[in-house]
Amino acid sequence: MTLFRKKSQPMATYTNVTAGLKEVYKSYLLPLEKEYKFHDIHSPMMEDPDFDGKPLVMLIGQYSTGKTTFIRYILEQDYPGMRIGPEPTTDNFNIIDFAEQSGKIPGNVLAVDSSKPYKHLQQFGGTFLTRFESSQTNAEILKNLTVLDTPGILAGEKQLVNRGYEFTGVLKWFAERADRIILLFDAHKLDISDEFKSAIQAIRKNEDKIRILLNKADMLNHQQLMRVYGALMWSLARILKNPEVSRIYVGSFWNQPLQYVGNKDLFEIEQDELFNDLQELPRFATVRRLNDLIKRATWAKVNALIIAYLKSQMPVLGKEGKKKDLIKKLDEVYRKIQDEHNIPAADFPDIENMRKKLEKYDFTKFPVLNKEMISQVDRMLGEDIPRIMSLMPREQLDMKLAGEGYITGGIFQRNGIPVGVGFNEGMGEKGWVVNRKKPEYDVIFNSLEESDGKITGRIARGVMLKSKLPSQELGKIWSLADVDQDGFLDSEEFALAMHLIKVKTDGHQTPLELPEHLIPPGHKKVGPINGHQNGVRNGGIQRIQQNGIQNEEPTLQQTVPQNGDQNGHQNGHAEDENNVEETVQQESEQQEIENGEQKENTNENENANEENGQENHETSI
Ligand SMILES: [Ca+2]
Repeated sequence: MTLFRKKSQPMATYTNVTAGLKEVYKSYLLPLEKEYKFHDIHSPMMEDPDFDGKPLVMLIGQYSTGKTTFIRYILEQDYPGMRIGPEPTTDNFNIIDFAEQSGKIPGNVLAVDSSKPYKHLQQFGGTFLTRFESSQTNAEILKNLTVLDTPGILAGEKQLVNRGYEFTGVLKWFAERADRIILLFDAHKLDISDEFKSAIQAIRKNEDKIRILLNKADMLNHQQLMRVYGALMWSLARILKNPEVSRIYVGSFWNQPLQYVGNKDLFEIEQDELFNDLQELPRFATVRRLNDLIKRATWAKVNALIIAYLKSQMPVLGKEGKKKDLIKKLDEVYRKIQDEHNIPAADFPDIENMRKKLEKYDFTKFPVLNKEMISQVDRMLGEDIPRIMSLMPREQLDMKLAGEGYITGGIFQRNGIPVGVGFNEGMGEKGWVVNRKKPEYDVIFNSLEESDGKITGRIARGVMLKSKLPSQELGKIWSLADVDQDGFLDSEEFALAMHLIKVKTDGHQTPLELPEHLIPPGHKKVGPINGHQNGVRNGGIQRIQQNGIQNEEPTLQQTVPQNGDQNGHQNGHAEDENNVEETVQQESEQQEIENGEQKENTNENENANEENGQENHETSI
C-alpha cells in the first residue's frame, strides 16, 4: 500500500506540536481506526478543532454540589442560563464560552458548526442535542478556557433516570477531550448514587485529568471534615481504579462567609493550589493532547487486535452461534490477546460495553489483522511522537516569555484589591491611617511591660496571638511591623502590627512588603524600602518562625543579607510548609474548644443557609 512510509523515507519535520499531532494522527493512526471500526465502537474520529481549541474544564457532580456556583465563582460574574438551586436545575450539558455579546446557542446549531469540536456529538441523537447548549458570555477567563457544566446527577441509591440518550457515553466523549475533570462532592451529603457511580466509571480511564473537590467543607468542624474526607477516599477507592492519582481539594467555593472558620487557612491553601493547577492549563494543553493521542493509539491497537481475533475465529458454518459464544466468552478473548501481545488489562475496553457494541456486527465481515498498519502506529509512537515532544520545551518557553499560556481574569486576577480596601486603606492620604485607632492601641501598648519605650517580641507575641491568626501569618505581620528590624516594637510599630492584624482578620490579604503609606511617621527617615531590607525581612520571618517571637539581639548575619535573597527565600519557604501542618493542628485544637460556642449559632446558620437556596442536611456519614 502506498499509504505506508518506507523505512528509507526521510523523516518528516514538524513546525509545531499542534501541526505535528494533526499530521501523525491523519497519516498513521486514522487508517487503523477506520479499518477496525474504532469510531463506531469507541470514539468518533478526531477533527482539527480537537487539536486546536482552548482547554476544556468539565464539572461533574450530583445536584446541589455547587457546580454552577463554582463556575460563577471562578468567572466572578453571572452567565446566561445560569440556574442555581437545591432542586434539579442543570439538566443540560452547558458549554460556557467566550463571546463579546451574551447569548445562548442551542445544541443542534453547535453540532453543525465546523469551527467547533462538537460535530460528532450528533451520534448521540436529537434528544441529546435538545439537552445541549452553549452560554456565551463576555468573561475574560473564557478567552483562554472553556467550561462545561454537566447535568446534575440525582442522589439516592436506585435513581437511574432515563434521560433519553446515552448519558455516560456523552460524559465519556467530553472526558476524552477535556483537560481537567472536576468531580464535585458535597461535604455534608456524601452519598454516591448509582448514576454518579456509573458516571465516574465512564470517565475513569482519564483519571490523570480528574481532580476531586470536596465542596461546602466549611459546614463541618475539623473532626467531621476529617471523617468525611476518609469516607470519600474509601468510596473513591472502590469506584476509581487508582484513586491515589486524583488529588482531593477541600474547600468552600462560593462567595459566602464560612460557617465554621476553623479550617479557613487550609481552605485558602487548597484553593490556591487548585487555581494554580487550572491557571496553567493553556500552556499544558498540547501536552494533554499528546498524552491523549498516545492513549488513543493504544486503544486503537487493542481494538484492532480484538476485531481481527474475532474474525479469525469465525467458522464457515454456524456463524451466529459462534458469534454469541465469542461475545459470551469475551473475557477469555481479552485474556488470550493480553497474553499473546503482552498488553496490560487496563488498556482493554470495558467488557460489558464492548459486548453490547459487538452484537450488531457480522463478525465474518471484520478485516483480518493488518500487521503493517499496526507497525505504522508503533513507528508513530516510537519515532514521530518523540520528535514532536522535543518541540515542547521551546514552545512552552516562548509562551511563557510572551506572557501567554495562562488564564487571566475572574478569580485568577489576584491583584484585584481596589485602592482604599485592606492594606491599601489610607493610601494617598496625608495622615498615617494607623493613627485613626492608635489611641486604642496605645492603651494596650502602655499596659505592657516596656523597656526604653519598646516591647519585646515575647511580650508582643502574647498580644498578637489573641487575634487567633495562624503563627505563620503573625510572623509575616511581625516582620512588616518591626520597620527598623531591631527586634523590638515601639508604640508606632505596635500600632502598625495591630492595624495589619485587623486587615487580615477583616478578610483581606496582608502586603508582601510594607507600602509607603503604612510606614510609621517616626520611621520615615529610614528611607524607602529597598531590596536589601527585603532580605532582612525574610531573615526576620525565619527567625520568628524558628524561635517564636522573642527578644533577640539582631546579629550581623540577620542585618546584612548574605548570598542574596535566595537563601532566605528558600529557608523561609521550607518553614512555611512546616507551619501549615502546625497551623492546621492548632486550628483543630482551637475548633474543639470552640465547638460548644459554635453550636449555639447553628440554628442561625441554617436559616441563613436556606435563604441562600442551599439545602442543609445532617451529615449522612
Ligand atoms: Ca523595631
